[in-house]
Amino acid sequence: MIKLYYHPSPNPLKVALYLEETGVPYELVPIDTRKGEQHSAEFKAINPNAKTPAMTDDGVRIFDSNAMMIYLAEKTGQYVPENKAEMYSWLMFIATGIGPYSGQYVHFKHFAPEPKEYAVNRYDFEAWRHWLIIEERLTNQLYMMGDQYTLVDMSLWGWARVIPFVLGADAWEKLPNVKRWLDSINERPAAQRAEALKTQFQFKAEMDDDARNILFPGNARLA
Ligand SMILES: N[C@@H](CCC(=O)N[C@@H](CS)C(=O)NCC(=O)O)C(=O)O
Repeated sequence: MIKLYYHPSPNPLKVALYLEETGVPYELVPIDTRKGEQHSAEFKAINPNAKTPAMTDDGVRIFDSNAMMIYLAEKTGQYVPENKAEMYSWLMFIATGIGPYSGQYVHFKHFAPEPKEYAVNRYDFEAWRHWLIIEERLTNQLYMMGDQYTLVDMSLWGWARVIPFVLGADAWEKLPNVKRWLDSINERPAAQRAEALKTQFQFKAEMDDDARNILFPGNARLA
């Protein structure tokens, strides 16, 4: 039985969507990252990187969301496109570009202490550059791999859901095809189930000093 170590944030959500789409049975294990549960010895034995998501499958551990997507795709054979070369390329583009640049842009824009102009400028530029590549990709096709909805779309969905928070409330004006694509995924019952998973638990919502110290431990060196 698969156990998904989960927090309602972009990277866990992509894996939850895949599990919901495929109907693979799984158990959810909440990890409240604003309370520091990702740093417990028990969780780090599953993900030494101390971040969500992570997974065990009958005792085998898998961590890092796109590795988990590939593992599940090999296990189930579902939502796998024929063109593997394109699939791997876009999955890695999401893992190394969309995720990190979107995440760091959120960090510098919303959470970093001053001075931050240089960092905000760099991540604003790079986050937009990555999302505009997706916009171009989706201009003449329904999904990332063409006419077929695949695990690449599910992987991208995790971050696409929060584009207004990442890029700004008016982001959709420059990303109409990403919006059209996102709306079509949000209509899927599996996406709605994945979004609703958070209602099963009470995760800490406040970004108070304790949460900031846990999530940004490097800040202690500035004090
Ligand atoms: N490369 C990792 C990144 C995971 C990651 O950054 N997870 C965030 C949630 S989206 C997290 O757990 N943050 C808590 C922390 O940084 O302590 C993946 O794709 O799984």
